[in-house]
Amino acid sequence: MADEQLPYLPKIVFITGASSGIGAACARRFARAGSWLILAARRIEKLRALAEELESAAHVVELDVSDPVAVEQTVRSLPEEFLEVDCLVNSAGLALGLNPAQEANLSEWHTMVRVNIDGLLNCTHSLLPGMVERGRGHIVNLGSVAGTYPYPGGNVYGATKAFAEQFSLNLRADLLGKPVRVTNIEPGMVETEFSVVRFSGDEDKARSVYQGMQPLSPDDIADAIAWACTRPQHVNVNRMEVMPVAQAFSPFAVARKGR
Ligand code: 8X3
Repeated sequence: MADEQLPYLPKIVFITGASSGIGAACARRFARAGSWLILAARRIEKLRALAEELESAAHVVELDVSDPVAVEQTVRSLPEEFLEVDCLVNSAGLALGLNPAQEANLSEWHTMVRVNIDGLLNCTHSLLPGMVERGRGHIVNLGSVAGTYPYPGGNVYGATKAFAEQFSLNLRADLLGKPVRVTNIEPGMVETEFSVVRFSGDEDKARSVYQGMQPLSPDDIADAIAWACTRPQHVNVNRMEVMPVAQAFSPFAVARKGR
């Protein structure tokens, strides 16, 4: 039962990367508002535990978004009552490593491309036609400030997020005249498993990223996503860049001779 009177509420929200972080926070946020959920991730046990605690109906599915066949099959075999997905939150994504490009691990680069780009494409390609056909839909992509602003070691991670930003804008161009919305959410530092994954499980190194500052929480971003998705149907939030107050920009770096 919905706890809020909102101008618009997606009925069925498909969330990838739903087992933790921003994806799980979105699941809780949309369930509270009364949407039904499809929760997808590789860690099915975590999804089951999450579904148990939700205030709304949820279908859980073990899914590697980088596998186009698995994504297509998942969408084709959704239970009848979950078929009419009208919101996709492409939250699955990761950063691996923070080494300069010349020292980076090539297989980590490929993994980021597979999950952050191929995953986004696979899910969008499987769900978008149905949204257009039914005349109702919203694609929410998880970009990052790293997609707009470069930083040392951000190399391929930032590039995948730049892809999310431009793909979102290009979807808007293609969807002109169709009642399907597209939003790219671009968070700065959010404390999730993000840094633990980036530093291959090194919890101390991950903790030090957020030491002495207040990062965003997954709920802060779920709140921004829910806000974008619950605007009246004629409103499209194209991009939303959100940072913690404690994070800002550096001056240009200059390499000087003799220093
Ligand atoms: C991650 C944003 O600022 O932690 O998407 O690199 S930041």
